[in-house]
Amino acid sequence: MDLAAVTEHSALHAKPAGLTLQYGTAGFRTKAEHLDHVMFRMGLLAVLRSKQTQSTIGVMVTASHNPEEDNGVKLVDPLGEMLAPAWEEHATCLANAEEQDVTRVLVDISEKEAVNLQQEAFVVIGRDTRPSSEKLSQSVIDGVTVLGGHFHDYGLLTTPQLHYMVYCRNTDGQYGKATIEGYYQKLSTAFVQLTKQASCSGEDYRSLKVDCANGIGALKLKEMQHYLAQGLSVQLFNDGTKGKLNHLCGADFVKSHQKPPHGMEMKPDERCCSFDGDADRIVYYYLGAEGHFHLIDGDKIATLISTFLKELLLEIGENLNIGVVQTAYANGSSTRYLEEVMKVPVYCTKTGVKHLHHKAQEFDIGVYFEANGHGTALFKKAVEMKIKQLAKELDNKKQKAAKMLENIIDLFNQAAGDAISDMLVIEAILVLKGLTVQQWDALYTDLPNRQLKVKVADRRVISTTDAERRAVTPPGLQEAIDALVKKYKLSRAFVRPSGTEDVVRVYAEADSQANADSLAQEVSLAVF
Ligand code: 16G
Ligand code: ZN
Repeated sequence: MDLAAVTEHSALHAKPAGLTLQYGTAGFRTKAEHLDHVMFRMGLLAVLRSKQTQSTIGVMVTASHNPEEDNGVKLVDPLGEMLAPAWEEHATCLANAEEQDVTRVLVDISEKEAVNLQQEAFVVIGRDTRPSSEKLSQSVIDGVTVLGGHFHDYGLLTTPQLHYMVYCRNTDGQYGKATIEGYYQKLSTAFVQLTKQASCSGEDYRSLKVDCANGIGALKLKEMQHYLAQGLSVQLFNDGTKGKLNHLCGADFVKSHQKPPHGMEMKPDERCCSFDGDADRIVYYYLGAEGHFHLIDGDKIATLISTFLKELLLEIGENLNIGVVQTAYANGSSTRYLEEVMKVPVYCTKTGVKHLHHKAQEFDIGVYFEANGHGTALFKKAVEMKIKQLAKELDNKKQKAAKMLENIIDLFNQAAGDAISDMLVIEAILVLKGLTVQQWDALYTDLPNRQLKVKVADRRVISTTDAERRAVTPPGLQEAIDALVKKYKLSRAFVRPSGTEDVVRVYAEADSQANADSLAQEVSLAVF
């Protein structure tokens, strides 16, 4: 390591005095103007991680659904996964080191992690459409090159596309080609193959309105459109040509306000969906004939997908284990439907994709979704091979199911939840099952629910257990919540400190909206 060069370049990306940041659930996130030093240092860290794993590492510059003025960065591990926890700590240490300590912290990390400094390093970089992202990604590159790392800058990409690139590069192209064309080709081929097998193909199945949150999803969907040819016609709204990123639109807005995004023309019964600012989350919705807004969130997406996969497995006659992974935010009705009607085992983990992803890897087929629309399905390598084999061998009806499964495996982005890929999976399943958006919505009825955020002096006084469903501290809080929950029917409530904002989040559900609202209100008073 040329430590003198690191010191010299680091001074060009000086840390604002007194600023401390933490590598949180989705990396670093804050106002863009405070991030230059973090970007440079994450470039350095990516080189060390690449040397240690002898693999390509990804760096994504984005702040997802946060306001346009914010930005953020996260590292992507070799199999397209989130950064390993020990390295999250190194990231926090390095980002917060004072100028004179940067090289010492770098050396410490290399020693602790037994990094072979002679090893080559390769880093791939992607960024979203924020005005600040281009310059910030240059600072990442500066960090990579000063440590002698090689890099490829993909420029504008959705977050899940960068995860895909990393995964492809570290599996010798077996997962797919590590180019943007490779991504479009893999997904569109699988989609076209899959939908070809549908018996009905009414016009209404094939058009979809997409709110792109004025973000990267719009650019990438436009690029992808001609690959999909006649397979699906998407009409883009909030495509970034007029509005501001994530402002009054996008998946996060729609999910948390439970209303349509601005800038979208909706007619009753039309199928619509929203991406978030970096296109790793998706929710669906429609207006009922009576003009009411109906939200179809990540829970209902997981239900559609796992039901379809289970039906295919039954048809093929393979006894593979399938599991669904949710978080405490999953609507109680979805959990009940999956367990009692579909007889699919459901597991709950802490909030944050890495927890769900990790759990889902335990199953032959693991489907995971957060209620907010972040999720995908994972297939064990051996299962993929077996299905490919069966698709060649089985006779007629079974073979058709095996082929469908083979195609749908290719359609999922198994590196990360992906709005584009999930959208194509959902569209394919709807057409194959001949379901309208209303029929899908009618699988079960969501329990009315309410989320609130509460500002407290120190959110760290709240700690939780049982996948964030129960509070351990402060003493007496859980007992108070239990007593409040007892007052309502079909009720449930929990509190948890946010991993991305300085607030405590409160979730409540009950038999009516008024009751869910008042339970949430009462629980937030108990938090003080
Ligand atoms: C991050 C997570 C998201 C989670 C959210 C919770 C990733 C890529 N993103 O955005 O999955 O739902 O944090 O935020 O893991 P909170 O802790 O503020 O409620
Ligand atoms: Zn996102």
